[in-house]
Amino acid sequence: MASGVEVNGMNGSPRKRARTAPQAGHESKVIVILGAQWGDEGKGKVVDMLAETVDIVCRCQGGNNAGHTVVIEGVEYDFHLLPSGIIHPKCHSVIGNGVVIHLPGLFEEVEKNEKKGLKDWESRLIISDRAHLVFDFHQQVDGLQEQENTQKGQGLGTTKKGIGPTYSSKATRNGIRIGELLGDFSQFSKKFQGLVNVYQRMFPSLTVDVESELARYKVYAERVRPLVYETVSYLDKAIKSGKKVLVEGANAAMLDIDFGTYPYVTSSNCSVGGVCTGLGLSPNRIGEVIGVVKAYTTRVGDGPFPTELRDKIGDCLQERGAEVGVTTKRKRRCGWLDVFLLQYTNIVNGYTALCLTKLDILDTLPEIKLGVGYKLKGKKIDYFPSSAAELAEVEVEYITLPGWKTSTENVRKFNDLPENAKKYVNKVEQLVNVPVKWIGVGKGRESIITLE
Ligand code: 2SA
Ligand code: GDP
Ligand code: MG
Repeated sequence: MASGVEVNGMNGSPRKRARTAPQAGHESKVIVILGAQWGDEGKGKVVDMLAETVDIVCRCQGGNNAGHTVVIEGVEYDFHLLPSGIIHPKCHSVIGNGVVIHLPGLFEEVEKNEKKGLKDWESRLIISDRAHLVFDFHQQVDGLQEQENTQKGQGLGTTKKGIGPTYSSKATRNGIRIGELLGDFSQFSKKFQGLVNVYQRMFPSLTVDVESELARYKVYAERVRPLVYETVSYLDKAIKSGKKVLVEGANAAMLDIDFGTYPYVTSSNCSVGGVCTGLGLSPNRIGEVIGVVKAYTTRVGDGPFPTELRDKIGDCLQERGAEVGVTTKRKRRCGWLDVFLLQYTNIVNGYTALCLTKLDILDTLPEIKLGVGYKLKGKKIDYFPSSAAELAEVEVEYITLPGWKTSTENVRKFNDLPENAKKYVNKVEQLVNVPVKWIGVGKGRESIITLE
């Protein structure tokens, strides 16, 4: 029922302004899952766990550079463009406007997962008509740019999935959206040719068979058409009707184009802002923001990494943690947990809870260090450096905790963890000042401790 508020009218006399009734209050807040370090924290596993409790899982940014692993009854699924919720038969999956989509890669991913048992995905996958397309030439350009940069000693170590070139086409406003592929095909063809011309001017060695690409995309257009929606209103209606929504962040805060270790970052906003812009969700719809934190730190690709261990301990973490890129199969660099970095990403993301993964990988270590502060030129700093050059110079201050040298793999209750493992978790919680709600102790869906 409408109520009234007194406001001053044009002539200064009070008048009534109609006010709509307050909302029914059955809207659930959106749950957001974000990588708190340099990616590969185990977001896929956390999404899979929480997907059980929601109706819709959304990707909001990135593309098939991401690699999210879910292990169910010994079967390992790796998702790149598909939201990790897709294996839940009751869950719908949304690929939002902020994602960049390589259609050949998407359909390959679907086919690979169908062989592993994925069913009925067509009725549950929804793709935004505003999402930009990654073409094969974007991927070629990614490779050519990397080659040029590496020759100058400035390689970034991208996944060569065309992510940077596609977001740059989007920013220069000559990118092509899925909606355009589904519209007038002659207009699409003109834009495609124009975009190829732009890149061929920049990279004369780039060869593109435009005719055959267009023929291929005519087929992709019909394959993807039934999946494409205007997802802003789709999500709005879903939330208003009481559906629960979860957002699966890809990559991670330290790879965020604004807040990460620029230029050694990806080309999207992988922190909480990317959730709003990549799906058309207003900030007041966001509830829990879960930061996924690996119990140590890894990074794949180039760029500064203050707590990196280039020794036997680093090798041990890499081997025990099977730290290999899900998309590129590159070895991940490993180091101690950097709490100073987590404090910084918490400023940006505002975590309401943490999920600490891969605690089991630390099981064999006699002692474990935590990076708790940075010094520059001998002076402690109270901010996270914005320049990669400065970050490469920092000296990390550590605290050392005793290890537990006991397997945690089969532990399912916090109180059953070895005392030193509890102390490690409590220390992280206390220093980041965010409650740890889950602890990962193995790859499988079941290998998780939930804290009350
Ligand atoms: P890009 O391809 O332009 O996004 O690369 C830019 C930087 O971002 C890093 N990046 C990643 N870091 C961690 N994990 C990612 N996904 C894959 C995985 C990575 C893989 O799950 O393992 O397989 O190598 C990912 N994607 C991008 C990248 O290494 C560059 O430093
Ligand atoms: P994401 O990109 O954040 O989803 O993470 P990735 O899938 O790229 O990498 C995480 C890896 O760690 C995968 O192989 C997971 O199966 C694995 N993993 C996740 N959580 C745990 C855990 O608690 N313990 C162990 N041992 N492995 C885990
Ligand atoms: Mg990954």
